[in-house]
Amino acid sequence: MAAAEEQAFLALARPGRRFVLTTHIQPDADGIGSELALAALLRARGAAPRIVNADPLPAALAFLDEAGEVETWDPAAHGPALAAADAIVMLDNSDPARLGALEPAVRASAARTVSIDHHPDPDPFWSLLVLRTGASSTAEVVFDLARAATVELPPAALRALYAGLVGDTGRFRFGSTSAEAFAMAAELVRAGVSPAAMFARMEECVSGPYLRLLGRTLGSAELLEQGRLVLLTVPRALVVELGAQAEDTSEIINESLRLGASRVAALFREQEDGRTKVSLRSKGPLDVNRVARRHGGGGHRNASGIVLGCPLDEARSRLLPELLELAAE
Ligand SMILES: [Mn+2]
Repeated sequence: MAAAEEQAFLALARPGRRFVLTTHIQPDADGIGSELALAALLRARGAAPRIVNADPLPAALAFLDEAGEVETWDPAAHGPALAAADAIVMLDNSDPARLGALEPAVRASAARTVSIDHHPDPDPFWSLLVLRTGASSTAEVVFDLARAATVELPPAALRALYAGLVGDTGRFRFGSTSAEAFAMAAELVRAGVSPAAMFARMEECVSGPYLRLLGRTLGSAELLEQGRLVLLTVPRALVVELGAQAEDTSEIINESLRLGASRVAALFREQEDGRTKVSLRSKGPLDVNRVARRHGGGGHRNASGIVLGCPLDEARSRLLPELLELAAE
């Protein structure tokens, strides 16, 4: 990161300054963890931060918000706060469209707009961009800001940073897992964060219905092309039977990729409205996003999604030829 942007941000963080921090829609551990840690940094400098997100805090991440400071956007309650803010900071993204319901209020505000991020191709909207595309996570960027400011963060903020780092590196397995990421983890552990306790909070937290849904879904997996293509289906009737309506199925498909032979995986989940949500995953150079885009979806090369306006069986037969072709590449 250019030190100039880092210093420009810290120059804004003065006593009494009102900050609104936010992250992208469907917030993850990196977005939430970075917000909580940055709020602690700002408070340590005497500024007045507030965290307002378009989407509610996911239940699995609620333990990070010990003080209950993450708020969900309510125009009546937060409209005036955004209008009166000295600075609005988007963490872990720079795409204004991903501000969700906050976007109009952010655009209308006279506040200084800042994005603190690690994704490539930043949006030009922000008046200050603290961007480090080489960073494993936004948490790493915020961690470095705290160091530059020589601010000692409280234990809850250190745990929040650790959660962001672990989340975005896929528990230290993705290509983004750099020496700097491990150095940051080491420093957090030295400062008192317990990896075992964090693992228990972040991973050993699924419900009975989720565990049974995982088993039943993997148990009925179709392995095609000698396992190169894995098809998973989650019919509505199964979800209802197990009482698993609110369960997030995104990790079930990742689990299926542990099959050594697998190259492509697809999970078809029948929604309450009769449409079918399709999650796609691939390994290496195989590009599932190409398939997703052709059907009105999107995402990344190795992880994409689509919502198809047809029943599960029809969705499966509609995508099957393209998935077989991709898996055979
Ligand atoms: Mn991130």
